[in-house]
Amino acid sequence: MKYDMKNKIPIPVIGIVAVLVVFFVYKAFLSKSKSSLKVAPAQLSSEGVDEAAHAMEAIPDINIKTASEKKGLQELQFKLEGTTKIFKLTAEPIKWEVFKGTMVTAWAYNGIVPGPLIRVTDGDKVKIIVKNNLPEPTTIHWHGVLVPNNMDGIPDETQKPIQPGETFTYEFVANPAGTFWYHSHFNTDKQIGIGLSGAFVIEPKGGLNPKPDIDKVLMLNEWRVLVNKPILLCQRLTWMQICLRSMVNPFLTQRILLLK
Ligand SMILES: [Cu+2]
Repeated sequence: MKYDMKNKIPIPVIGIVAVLVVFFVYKAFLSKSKSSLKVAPAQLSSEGVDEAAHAMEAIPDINIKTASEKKGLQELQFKLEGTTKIFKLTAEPIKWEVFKGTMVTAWAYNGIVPGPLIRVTDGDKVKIIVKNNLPEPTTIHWHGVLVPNNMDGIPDETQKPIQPGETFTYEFVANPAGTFWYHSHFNTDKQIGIGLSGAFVIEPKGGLNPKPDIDKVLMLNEWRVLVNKPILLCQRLTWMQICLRSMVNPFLTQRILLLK
């Protein structure tokens, strides 16, 4: 068949037009996603931080001491007051080594990330004294534990937020038995993302049967570390983004019991 160049558009021209269309559609998409990032709550950009990191504000990192501990989820000791187990948690900023050689600014319970592992037995009377040494208010929610409404940690709903410098005492009977977690319930996207969570294990009365040989609690979180700042900042993707990426709930407390 004769190919008539006069009536047809040359293939290279179609190719260039196609590339340009793809380019402009992509640019339009990019500017749309940038503007939607700017209007989302708690998404303050800090100057010099790359575009992809706009999901969270920069965490203030001046005058923050380096953590003396290296391991998160250490079991929290308690004092007995009558039959009540008294635990103490202090929320404060620290510099934390997320992995070897990489420091981030974290907000932590008792200076470790994840926070301490609280282990009690079903039916224990528990008091947890929470001191807020953060630069903003906080509360704690005992996720999965059946606590009275006023101990549930929902700011301005079940309690007043714990202001910087203030202390609040949570008091409840630990139940049901199971592996749970506790976490900040104030400005959660930020506060949980940069370290404010820990594990809460309620052992069944009489202990686990059969007894595990190894009992390990794992908590998963994702950190975004920006290397273009003098002191590294930590940020995380939103919960939804993590879920879309990993297809699992990243904050599920996983307890691994190995039996013979
Ligand atoms: Cu929760």
